[in-house]
Amino acid sequence: MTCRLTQPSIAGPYSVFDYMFHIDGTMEVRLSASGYLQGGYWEPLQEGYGGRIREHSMGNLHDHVINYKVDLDIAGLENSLLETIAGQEIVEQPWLEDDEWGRTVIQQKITRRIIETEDEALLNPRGYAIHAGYNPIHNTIVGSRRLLNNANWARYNLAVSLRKETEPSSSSMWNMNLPGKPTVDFHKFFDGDNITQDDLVVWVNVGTHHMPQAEDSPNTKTTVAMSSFLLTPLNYFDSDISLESTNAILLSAPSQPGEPWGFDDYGVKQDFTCVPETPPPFEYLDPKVYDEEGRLKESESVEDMRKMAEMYHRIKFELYIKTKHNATCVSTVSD
Ligand SMILES: [Cu+2]
Repeated sequence: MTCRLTQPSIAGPYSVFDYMFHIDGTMEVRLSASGYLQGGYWEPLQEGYGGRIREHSMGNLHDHVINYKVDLDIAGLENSLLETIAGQEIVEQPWLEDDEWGRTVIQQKITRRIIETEDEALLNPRGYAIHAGYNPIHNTIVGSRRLLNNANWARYNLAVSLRKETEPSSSSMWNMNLPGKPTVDFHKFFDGDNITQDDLVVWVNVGTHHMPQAEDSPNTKTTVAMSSFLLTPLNYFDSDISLESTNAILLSAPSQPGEPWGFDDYGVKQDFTCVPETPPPFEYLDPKVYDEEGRLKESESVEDMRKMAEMYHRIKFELYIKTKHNATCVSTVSD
């Protein structure tokens, strides 16, 4: 049983955001890219830069990288980062007496390390673990002039910094205009602060290395263009917390084989179904659009909204053709 919140984005870059709250205390964040594929013209020189999806059309190779700021406070503000690596070691077992295989074996070993400083008092801390889910991602391209410092946050799967009021987000809407000296330079967050037993922030990237295929047309498939991470309790509870849910049922084995099992349902009635009432039919209302100040904007045509959403990667070219009746014809061409 899981509580799942799904938030689709309806304008601009296309994505579905899922937040799942599992009954064991795990929180799962999942991103699924979707939406109308912005295609290009295929010819043989394009081989290696995308996927051919029709005779004359292709989808360009690109990355989606979306950065989450995870401001977790685990049992208080004083948190540390524990690196946990599963590796292997070679050991000699003196009791092994096998002429062919010898006495050495290779076995698994876990290495744990508090990042920055050692702290003996934290050998078995209560915490939350960050798990990679589907398709952990970071940006493929490093060194592009358009991405000098304005998308530094996209270079990593995960980063951890000291929480500061002056560092509310890893980027800003103005970052794309100043690649070399952006409004928010993510690398400046990392200036040597100690991150043991303090208020920490985790920056996690999800996204997709998107090599479009025929089935991405007309809409990118959310099933595979998907990425996620999980925040899950690590010795935070004394046992699986889901056992404490009020609808748990404790069964006891019958004294005679074949007899019914005894049960304790803690007084929670079982003679009902959770199937909800039939919801009303879908309505397709005008999307609400807000400006930079959070004010509701007046309704715009779909073409105007699309122009705004795609403006930053279009070469804007508008033709104004005066006709006999002085009407105006407008067309826009993307790059
Ligand atoms: Cu894509």
